[in-house]
Amino acid sequence: MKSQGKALREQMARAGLVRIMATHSPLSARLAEEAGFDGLWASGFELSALYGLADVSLISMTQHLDMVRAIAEQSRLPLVADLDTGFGNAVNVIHAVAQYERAGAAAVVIEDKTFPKVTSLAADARQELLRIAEFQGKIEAAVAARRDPDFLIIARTEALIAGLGEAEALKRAAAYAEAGADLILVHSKQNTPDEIENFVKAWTGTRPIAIVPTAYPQLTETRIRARGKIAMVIYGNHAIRAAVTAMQDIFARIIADGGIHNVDKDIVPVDEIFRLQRMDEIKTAERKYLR
Ligand code: SPV
Ligand code: MG
Repeated sequence: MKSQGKALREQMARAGLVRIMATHSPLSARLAEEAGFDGLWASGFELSALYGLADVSLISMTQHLDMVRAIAEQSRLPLVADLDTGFGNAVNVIHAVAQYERAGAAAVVIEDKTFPKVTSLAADARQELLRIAEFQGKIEAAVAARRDPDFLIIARTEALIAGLGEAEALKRAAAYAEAGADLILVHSKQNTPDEIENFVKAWTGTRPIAIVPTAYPQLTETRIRARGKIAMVIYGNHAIRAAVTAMQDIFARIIADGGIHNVDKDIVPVDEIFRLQRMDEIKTAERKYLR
């Protein structure tokens, strides 16, 4: 059977740009698959938020890995796992890559921040980066640790997030490509696409770029395609934000209305949840095997 890494590589080659949706659960993964996304982002931010925690390395590798495994069991889409800093040094990365590959991921993203990291989009947050050589060691270790040569190692630079500027981001991206990264993820928290578009224009490397346009949503897929060089767009936190939007709205209305009588028509019926749970398969199995 074709590996998930190969499927993702083929999709990138075919489509030019793959659209990866954030997930924090097997259910959200299934919804992303039904909506038509090309792949899933096992977001550290989303899983942290699901636990009511800040995205500052509080979630353990085991918690994240368990979720990745559960998602991979429920969706056929290639999964890009957010490994944050790789849970330690290059030795920890070797262990993590083996575990995530075995869990069914297609790719891992490792970022060049120090552990414990601080979430990227928070204003005035501490953002410390590793030395370039040290992070190159982590990428080389990740590349050496994969079993499937199609499993993707994505190096993420936080140079722009840390305010170090385009030249530093380009230098780091080139160094990580030299270390064997398959893609370079470059992140920005500016509220316009300028910083990212300038980086992309200046990038002369052969490795394609991945972006997470949360802070600059004006950058549509049409515009990304026109720019070229970007092979992956990750919608980083739109599953958890959509869930929060819906729950805040419905919960407030139930309190205000004094009951569930008004909201009932505005939420999916229980039958829709049965469908997502594949209750029909359970019924079929019961009819066939319970004697
Ligand atoms: C995540 O979704 O966990 C990410 C993207 O790493 S961001 O939160 O924007 O850093
Ligand atoms: Mg993350």
